[in-house]
Amino acid sequence: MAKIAIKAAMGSYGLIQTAINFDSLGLEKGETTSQAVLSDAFGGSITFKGTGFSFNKSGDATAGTATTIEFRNYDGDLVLSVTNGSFAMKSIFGADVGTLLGKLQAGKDLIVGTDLEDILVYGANPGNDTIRAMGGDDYIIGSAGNNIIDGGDGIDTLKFEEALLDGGTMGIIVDNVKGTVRNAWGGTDTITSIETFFGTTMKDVFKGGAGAEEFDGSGGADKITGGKGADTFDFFAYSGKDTITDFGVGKDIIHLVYGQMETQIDSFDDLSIAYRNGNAIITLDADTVLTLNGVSKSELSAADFDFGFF
Ligand SMILES: [Ca+2]
Ligand SMILES: [Ca+2]
Repeated sequence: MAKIAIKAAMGSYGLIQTAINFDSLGLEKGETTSQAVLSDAFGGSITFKGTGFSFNKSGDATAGTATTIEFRNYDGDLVLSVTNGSFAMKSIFGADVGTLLGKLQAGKDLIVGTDLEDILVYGANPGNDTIRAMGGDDYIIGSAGNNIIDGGDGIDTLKFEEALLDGGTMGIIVDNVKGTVRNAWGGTDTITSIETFFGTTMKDVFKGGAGAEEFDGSGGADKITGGKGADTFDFFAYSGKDTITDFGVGKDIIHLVYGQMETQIDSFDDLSIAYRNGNAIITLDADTVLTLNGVSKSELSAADFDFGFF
């Protein structure tokens, strides 16, 4: 199990491709059979440690296994470390950032954030991982496998909006009472301390727990149950036809994002609300409809909405 640890020098919401210029990486002189360094034109570097390293005249790895990989930024500060791994040098040394991160995360890994705001896990990332985001308001990108995910302190977000681009095939089913997510690849994640959920572009089902949570179904006909606590439901131009089963008038909030709407709807008076069969139906356009089950006429007011460009 490789341990992949983000370091504080990565900074708030930092990305490895910002810390290191991958386009200018080249093999530094002085490589040995157990250590080699790729350095960029701005002082950033990646150090590979392991066994059996060899290189050709072009500076490409021809043999060896890396067990430790250290990423340093232009100040020489460690921003990401990978330890306890076993990676063929031929497949990772000099690879582009997407390929490298994919290979490093492909197994069963322990992925640890900092007490700053982190972005954890990139791309499909298969393997049954353990992810600990620690403090800060973190973004944890959903991934394949049966993962154990702990958001830690702060308001943490588990995101699946891009899952279908990374090989996911289905909407997610969140049960924050049980602490489980059937993820977009069919795996089951066990979750702790996640406060915000972003779904896929397909139909997702959300069941909130005791706390105050935020739900963004993204596209698809999503079904959202906030549960206890004062919850926030995001709705925007590409949300599709969603249903909130238990909207609590005067307790929960609908965050209506008008940034991408063709017709700007930025106040309660702009809303088209119909009432049918005991439900309130808010129509933004023919494809974008939010149904609030069990909410009857004249219950809703401006206080139940929060309008924002984002
Ligand atoms: Ca963190
Ligand atoms: Ca969805």
